[in-house]
Amino acid sequence: MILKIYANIIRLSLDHERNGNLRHKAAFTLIELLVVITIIAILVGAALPYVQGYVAESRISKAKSDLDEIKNALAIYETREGSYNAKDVSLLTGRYLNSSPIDPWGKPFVVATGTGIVFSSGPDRIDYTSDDIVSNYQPPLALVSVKWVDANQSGAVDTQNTRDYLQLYFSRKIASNSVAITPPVAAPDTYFGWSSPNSIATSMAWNEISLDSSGNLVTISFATSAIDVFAPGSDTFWINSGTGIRDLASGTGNMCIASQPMLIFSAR
Ligand SMILES: [Ca+2]
Ligand SMILES: [Ca+2]
Repeated sequence: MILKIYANIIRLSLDHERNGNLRHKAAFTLIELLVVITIIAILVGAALPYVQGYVAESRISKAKSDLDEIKNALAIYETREGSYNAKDVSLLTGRYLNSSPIDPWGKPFVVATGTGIVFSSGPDRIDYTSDDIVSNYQPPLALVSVKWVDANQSGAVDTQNTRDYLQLYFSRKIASNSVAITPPVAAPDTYFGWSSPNSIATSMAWNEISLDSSGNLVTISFATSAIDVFAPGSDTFWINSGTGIRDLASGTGNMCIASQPMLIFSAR
């Protein structure tokens, strides 16, 4: 009997100890859970900017890959059917594109037909701002030739009576309100350069610079004081890299690619 009572006491004691362990374990698990939740919260907080950055970048990548597809479709369209005339991609849908894609920010892609570019207005959803994502479907804007016109037929580069002038031919259209072709030009040597020892800023009548109606030809007359300012056939002319000649007036317009120094030839 005594032995039985003693055995029961031991069993109760063991049960009590086990219950205590369970309670202890339960409490410990709750603390672990709180720690884990805190760590997760910290990690999520730290990762959020990266996730947002990743989302922004993947949207830009998507816009670029859509633009690649549209650009190719536009090039094929122009090869088969002539100039593309719509301001959106609607004419391409069906035959050249499976569907009319919308950019990742919910706006239609824009085709700037006069300048051979197609673009997404980008995250700000506004056309012609610096975040636009642009693709050329026509060759890039480049200076093709530079010619001296001996307008007064003197056989020399001068400005007697009728002034001589330079003709700059571009690979395609430039917007008439492009920075470098809007007179008066404050610092022409920012935009243009040449190999003549004479200053290009003072040799030319920059406030008379003009773009003809085709959009491809820029004319610059010599300043009245300019006499024998360069030697046709040996001096060169170029567009400075990254400055004002572009075929759209604002935003990420298609800038003229920096040209090789180009020999100035006589037009006659
Ligand atoms: Ca924009
Ligand atoms: Ca002349």
